[in-house]
Amino acid sequence: MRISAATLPQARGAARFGYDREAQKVGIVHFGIGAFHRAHQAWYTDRAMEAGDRDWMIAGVSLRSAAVAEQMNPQDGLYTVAERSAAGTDLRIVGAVREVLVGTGEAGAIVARLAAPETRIASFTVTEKGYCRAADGSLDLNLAEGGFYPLLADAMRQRRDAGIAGLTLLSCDNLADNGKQLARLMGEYLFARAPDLASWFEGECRCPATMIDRIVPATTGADRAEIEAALGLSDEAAVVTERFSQWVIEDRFAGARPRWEAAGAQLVSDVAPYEMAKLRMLNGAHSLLAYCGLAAGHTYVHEAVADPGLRALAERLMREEAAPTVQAAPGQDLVAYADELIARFANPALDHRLIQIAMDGSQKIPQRWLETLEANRRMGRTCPAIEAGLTGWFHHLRGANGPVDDPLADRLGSMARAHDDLQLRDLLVGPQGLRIE
Ligand code: CS2
Repeated sequence: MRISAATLPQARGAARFGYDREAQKVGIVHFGIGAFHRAHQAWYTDRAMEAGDRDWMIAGVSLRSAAVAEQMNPQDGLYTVAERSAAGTDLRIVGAVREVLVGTGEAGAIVARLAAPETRIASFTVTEKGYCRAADGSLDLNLAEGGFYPLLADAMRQRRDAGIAGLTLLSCDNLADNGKQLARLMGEYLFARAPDLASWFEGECRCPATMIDRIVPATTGADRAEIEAALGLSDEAAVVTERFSQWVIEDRFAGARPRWEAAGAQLVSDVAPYEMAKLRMLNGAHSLLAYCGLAAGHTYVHEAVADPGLRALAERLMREEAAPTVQAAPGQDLVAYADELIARFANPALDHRLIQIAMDGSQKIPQRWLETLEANRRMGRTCPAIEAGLTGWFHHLRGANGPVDDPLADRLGSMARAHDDLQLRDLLVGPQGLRIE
């Protein structure tokens, strides 16, 4: 039997919400309702409602694939979060998702949700490439037409014309200064396609920055079987994650927001030091372990970080290359942070595939490695660990680990095959990011 509102009372061995989900209105439309969102923002929202907050149900949007809708809608949006550590697994059933809409056939329903007065927040985990940026960082208008931009523009027009308040656009992706980037890209879209909305957007909407952190490997069939055995119900939308979770949010919303702090989120005035430390240290070390770990024959992060040579490289990247480029906030301890990251990477209960992290390198490497590299260059310092990572990436681009999953795979692959590592390093890595022909 499968989890749903009707079968929920039969679920065993899992913590769960106590609020009346049917009585709650949708307050958030979320683009990219994959495993990460389900283990992170939806989990915080569920616990904020558990703590007494109301009307923050989430309408999830999957822009292209109907797969998540097929996982979640037959379950009335219910799913399980399994938190795993060496000490064991804890399950929680999350009630915060109302429905999943699919962009390809349900654009009208998505715009209606976004335009509804009770919707206050549109949030995003669409991955780095979902923002449709060209190589120079500006908006690629052709790509943007297939993304979330036109849906938001339609909804903004309806809100403005009906005199409804503006939305908060909350980027929860691993981009540097994600709030500002989203504001700029949305502005570029409106300027080109709906210039009459540009000043309404600027005046009425807000795009706070966020730092989001939780390691969420892709769920496997074995994970689903284990969760079914514990729960007594099958769950096609279950997600597996670590116990650790962090969410730092710039407290600058257009209107109301959930009391996510009741679930442990930090609302601050400046996210930059947290975001920079996370991107450059955690994600930077992750990408290093991915490319160098795959080259050394490893499959999972915990295997790569148990390899003494790779661990030393990851330590070096975090402590000697990345940390010195981050201006820490008061109370932010980057030495302790690096210790904690190594321990999280070593979590033996989490099979986090290196190949999953190796995906979309062209979208990730600028904010993970190149900003660090440039900051060190300005201090007259070299970055041997990042250089080793770049060499690992070049091998990856030449197909060393199988077909390359990256929106720029073709262009990068032919560049990588036409040049040796040194030439490629000079050609590709510029002070402003990657230089892609
Ligand atoms: C990872 C991230 O896949 C990747 O590129 O580095 O998804 C990482 O697990 C998360 O950012 C952790 O918060």
